[in-house]
Amino acid sequence: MAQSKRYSERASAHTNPTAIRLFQIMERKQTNLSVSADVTTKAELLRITDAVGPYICCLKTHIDILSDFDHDLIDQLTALAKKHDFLIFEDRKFADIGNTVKLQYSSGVHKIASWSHITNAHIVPGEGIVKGLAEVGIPLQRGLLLLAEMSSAGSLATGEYTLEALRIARRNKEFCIGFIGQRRLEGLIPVEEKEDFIYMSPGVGLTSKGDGLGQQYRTPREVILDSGCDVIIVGRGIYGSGDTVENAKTYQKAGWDAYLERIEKGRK
Ligand code: 5BU
Repeated sequence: MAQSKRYSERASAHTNPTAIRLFQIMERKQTNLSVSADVTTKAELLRITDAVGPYICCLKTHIDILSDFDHDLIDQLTALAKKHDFLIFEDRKFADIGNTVKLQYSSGVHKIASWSHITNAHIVPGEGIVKGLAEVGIPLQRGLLLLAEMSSAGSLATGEYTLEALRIARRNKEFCIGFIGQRRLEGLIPVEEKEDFIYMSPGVGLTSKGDGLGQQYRTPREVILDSGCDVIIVGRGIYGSGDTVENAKTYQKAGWDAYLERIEKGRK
């Protein structure tokens, strides 16, 4: 099972270039932390990104919440990704038919496919959404995560819906590198030993349990060790209060310790 393997081992066995890069960065920097910098100005996003850059494997963005978006921001984020060695994941949550998402991914104001190594999609429309995004993403060597589950209270992504995400990903492995979810799904449907999906999990906090708007938090240990996910996504737990850099270091350590414990457990 992928869960008991080291990220480096998984990098060597993978075929998607983005998945390989992500695993290599994780091992090189000893981090499974992705920071979600949900701020609305370019200056703030760049400040947080430069501060947390050394401690993350991936920066998660919501590019459409920026009031002063421009392509210079993309140039600067790309430069920071090079400087600090991390990937960029635009949390776009595509949700339309294949032909429309293809245009939303490649064109418009943000031109997401041109700079974002990873993006994600709901499976509500059915498999066509993956086919549409893949037409744009595969030639650029991008990776897609499917939303198998959500962290928010009352989420409808459960049961058969969640399993269908796994089935769709298995049929589109060249582009689907994994899931946004709350736990590993491979135990629920038999998959081949060589299949390896990355699980990124939002709703992570060490002190808070929720935000009053439906968000629900679990600790890095619960996410990585108990639920078998690979990457913790942390937003307000890092930039919301206190010292951003110290918070990032704390989450990096908590996530990495849980991963080492998981590998150790897998050996026994
Ligand atoms: P927070 O500040 O750590 O609560 O931010 C969580 C981020 O993850 C935020 O950008 C959400 O849009 C994102 N998210 C989530 O919280 N839960 C989900 O199930 C998915 C995304 Br999918």
